[in-house]
Amino acid sequence: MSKRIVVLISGSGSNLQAIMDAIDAGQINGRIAAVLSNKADAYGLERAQKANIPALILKHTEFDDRESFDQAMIEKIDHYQPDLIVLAGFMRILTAEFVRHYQGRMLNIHPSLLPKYKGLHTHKRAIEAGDLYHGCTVHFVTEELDGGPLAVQGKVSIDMDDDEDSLQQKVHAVEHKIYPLAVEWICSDKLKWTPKGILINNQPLPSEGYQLDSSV
Ligand code: NHR
Ligand code: GAR
Repeated sequence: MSKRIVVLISGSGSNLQAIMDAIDAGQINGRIAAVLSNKADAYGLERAQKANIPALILKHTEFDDRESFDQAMIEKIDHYQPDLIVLAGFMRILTAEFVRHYQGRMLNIHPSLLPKYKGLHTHKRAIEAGDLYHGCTVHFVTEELDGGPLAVQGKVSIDMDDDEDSLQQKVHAVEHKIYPLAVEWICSDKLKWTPKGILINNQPLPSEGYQLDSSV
């Protein structure tokens, strides 16, 4: 059965686009049922509209607290009966209640080689630390911010002449490979969350996740 996906965004939505393109190319056994943004001016909403996907806005600024915002999101999202929730540049920390509601069926992409550099400004922090490598990680979302089980990682090298911008661009290119791949694997049940841990092809996935070869 084709899986129903709801994508949460706050901005440009280039990862959303990469997933839409992979679906159009027949690489993912799923479809995007809706896109939801907490910002009215997110460019990703236009990408959804162009693809005839319902594009929803729920402004967090119009709610008194995180709990009521998250509850309103749950109501909007559940209307589409999703099998999978994809955070693609979604910038609001989610409450424990929201996370529990979608436990095991929610993914995020984070711009670092987790568990390094949880939180924000990851590219700058990797350069300032003098790291030789940086990258991005698709992980299952748990209550612990950027702390859930890892699914797929992609690595890039940090070169002498890299600055925050150039590094961000390199990482973005890898994000657009690993996110559609992770979504494809979930939709085909190749990659699974179980109470005993993450399985890939019914085998335990190591805690660092699947390492995508940068030459792919
Ligand atoms: N929520 C939970 N519970 N667990 C995770 O792992 C989450 C999450 C919500 C978002 C994405 C994450 C990232 O990939 C994500 C993972 C926003 C912030 C943040 O500090 C931190 C991490 C992530 C996303 N947000 C500020 C807030 O007060 C607002 C920042 C802004 O609006 O620019 O929510 O890095
Ligand atoms: C991506 O680089 C993603 O890793 C990052 O935001 C960008 C969204 O780009 N996510 C976070 O920093 C989450 N805190 P996009 O809107 O073009 O997909």
